[in-house]
Amino acid sequence: MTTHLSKAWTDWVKGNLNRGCTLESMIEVMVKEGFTEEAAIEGIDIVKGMEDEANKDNAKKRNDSASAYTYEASHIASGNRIVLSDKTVNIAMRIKEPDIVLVDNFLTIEECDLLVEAASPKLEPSVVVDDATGGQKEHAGRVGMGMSFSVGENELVQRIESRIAELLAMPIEHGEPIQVLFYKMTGQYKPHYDFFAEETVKRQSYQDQGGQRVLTVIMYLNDVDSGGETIFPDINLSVTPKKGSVIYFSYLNSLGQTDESTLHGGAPVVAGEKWIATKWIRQGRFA
Ligand code: PD2
Ligand code: ZN
Repeated sequence: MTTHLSKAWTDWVKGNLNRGCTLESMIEVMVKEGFTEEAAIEGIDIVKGMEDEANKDNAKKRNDSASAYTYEASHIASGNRIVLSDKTVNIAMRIKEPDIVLVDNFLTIEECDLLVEAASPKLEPSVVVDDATGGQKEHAGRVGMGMSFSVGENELVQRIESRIAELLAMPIEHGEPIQVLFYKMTGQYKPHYDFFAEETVKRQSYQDQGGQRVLTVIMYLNDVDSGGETIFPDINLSVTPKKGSVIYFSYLNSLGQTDESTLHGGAPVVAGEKWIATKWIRQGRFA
């Protein structure tokens, strides 16, 4: 026969378990109060099972809430059109969670062409940040050619950096240098996060360079004949490159949490070529 303890006895067993009392001491008391030894053991076992499940559930909830990302306001103002000092840009799409905004007409056709022209002679095999050293390294997942302008390198770069800072209402100084990336057919960038691993970002070299990345701005410098979409596999989003448009996404909130749903990549270019310029914004001044 299964022993179901009354509420009072269930609470009593729970209390004793939580205080760390031994099973023997509980059985002794229960037997004195009229339970058979067998019934006492069975009753305690059932309550213990319930407590174990509840503890597991609580641990899972704690875990989930530790990893849950708290969404805050986007760095891009609301509205369908944003009037900046030197240009009016159009919002083509917004996602709230994760925070992703597609902005049309961010660069003029001429600005795109000038960036490609200036970057072309300086292209080298692409590199990514080396977590171990904070320096740069080649990476099998990023198959393309790239180059970096220095911050404020020329009037064109200054103009684009000011426009980005105004769009985001963030200081220009928090921006890493603009990088231009060129992919030939089959070129791609495998899915990754743009933020750094928590352990990595604690290193002095990262702290000296503004700490964690907050957001990414990818500027499309040409139309791609086929493929080359920026993909967000966890939310099944695919953004087709369009000359002059920008895809923005943010992944660091004021609590220091990073949003893992911003996993993203550059799909293989199927036909034609792909040119983009990327700006990553840090928490603080970048060097
Ligand atoms: O080329 C892209 O679409 C792409 C995809 C993912 C670029 C980046 N990441 C990046 O520059 O971080
Ligand atoms: Zn990226």
